[in-house]
Amino acid sequence: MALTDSIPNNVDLGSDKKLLRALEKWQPNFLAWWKEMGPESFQEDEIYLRTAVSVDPQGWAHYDYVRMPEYRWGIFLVPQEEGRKVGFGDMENESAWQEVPGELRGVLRRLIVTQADTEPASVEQQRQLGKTAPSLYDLRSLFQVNVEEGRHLWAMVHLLHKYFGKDGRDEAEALLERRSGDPDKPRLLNTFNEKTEEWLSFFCFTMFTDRDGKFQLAALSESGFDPLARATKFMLTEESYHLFTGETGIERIIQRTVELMKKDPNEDARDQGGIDLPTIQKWINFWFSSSLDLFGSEVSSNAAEYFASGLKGRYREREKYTDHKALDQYYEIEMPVGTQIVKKTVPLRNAMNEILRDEYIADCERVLRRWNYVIQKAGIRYQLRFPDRKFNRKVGIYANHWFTPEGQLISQEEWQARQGDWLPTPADREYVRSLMVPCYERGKIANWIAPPRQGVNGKPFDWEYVRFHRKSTVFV
Ligand code: BYC
Ligand code: FE
Ligand code: FE
Repeated sequence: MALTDSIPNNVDLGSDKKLLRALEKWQPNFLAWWKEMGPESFQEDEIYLRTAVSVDPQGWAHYDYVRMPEYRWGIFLVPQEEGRKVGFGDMENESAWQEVPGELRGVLRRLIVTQADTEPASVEQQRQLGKTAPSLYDLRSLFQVNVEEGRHLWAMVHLLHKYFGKDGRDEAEALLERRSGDPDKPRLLNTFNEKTEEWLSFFCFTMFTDRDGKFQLAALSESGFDPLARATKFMLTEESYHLFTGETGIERIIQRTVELMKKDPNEDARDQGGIDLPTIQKWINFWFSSSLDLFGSEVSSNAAEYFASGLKGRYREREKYTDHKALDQYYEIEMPVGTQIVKKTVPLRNAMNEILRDEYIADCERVLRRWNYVIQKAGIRYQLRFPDRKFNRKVGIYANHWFTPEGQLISQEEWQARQGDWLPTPADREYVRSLMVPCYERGKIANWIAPPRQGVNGKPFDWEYVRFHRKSTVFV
């Protein structure tokens, strides 16, 4: 099969022979990577998956049973907007770029590579999870997310191959060579080197880390480099299912926990094989704080440069703001100075990472309210919360300082003594791991999570979302 047939696309791949050759060379390496680092043990099974087949908002996806290595990873850009202009920064109102402006080549490549690197990283992080899926529905969700992260990699590799020549091709190879968590060749951003070896972490990851994806992609979809804007805009369409998986996954765990608490009020949820609320809180503390790191430093000349040069805008830059230059404006940031926190103002452009982080936190809080409503409705007096943004940071101005979840500056000694109250301990991890036994029976679900309210694509929960091939039914 010619590559133009095996790769659904709306970028006229067939007419660009050079690009086609580059992608044809890369494809077998991608597949080799997928087999080595993609979902372990389920490559022969038929999964009821959604495949992007166009950018038509009404009918962009097609659902059918597919073996993952045969998934049609496509390349789609949303349609070009006639006369589109650079939307912000020093070059505001110039025509948007259809080619890479020479002076921006290095920074633009770096942005695209950073975005691209997260996609295969997440697949690597999640590769063992199929073996302990709580239901067929969840098993399918995991693989849906995995193949779409694979497609996001294709989308970014297309840009590297098409616009960056030999450098781009080298970067595309390197994307298949780095490995999540490998000390010698780690993935670029730290959250993507963390372990997600049980499903509570998977749902936290899709809630918090994929949500960084939502905001970074949205900022890139404002880009003056038009192909990047169009590629990321379409990626956002798929992203909403990833976020849905995380939001509802945690919500279903909470639902089950409060059911268990009510069933036997004398017993802790843990004694009944559930995940108690304080444990969920610790996982939230970890993944929320780690994902905040992904926005970069609070004060960043890189971010100022991305904005000034029209490469990366604010969230909904064109819709939400009237002034797109962001000059002569300031932003207040809490800085740790010695043993104190002092408010300092910085030029707005240098605070672009923090401004995107603000949007992200507000979006997370919307979901938190829904989770807490589940607890409240059950008549239980407990509220989950997010730690302060200064808590447990490894990147930015709060790194190497120690804060409580309430945002109080403490000493390193106090942090050491108390971090086990706030973050998962080895014993907590061991407990959560011990609950992870697979449940592959149609219509059944593991004890620690409630079933979803609905199935996928109008199907019921007890639909056969995965048809096991004999060779890989060892887990059933
Ligand atoms: N870990 O000025 P600073 C997704 C580095 S998720 C390690 O603070 P900047 C997905 C930084 O590179 C979305 N290093 O940062 C989700 C710089 O290094 P150099 C991914 C970090 O550049 C789930 C130094 O620290 N997309 O799609 O303003 C599943 C100081 O730089 C980290 C993007 O990230 C970190 N967390 O901002 C699948 C969009 N943070 O220059 C997929 C593209 C910073 O000193 N990337 N550093 O060597 C960007 O826009 C920017 O690179 C960042 C960093 C926002 C990440
Ligand atoms: Fe993605
Ligand atoms: Fe995603």
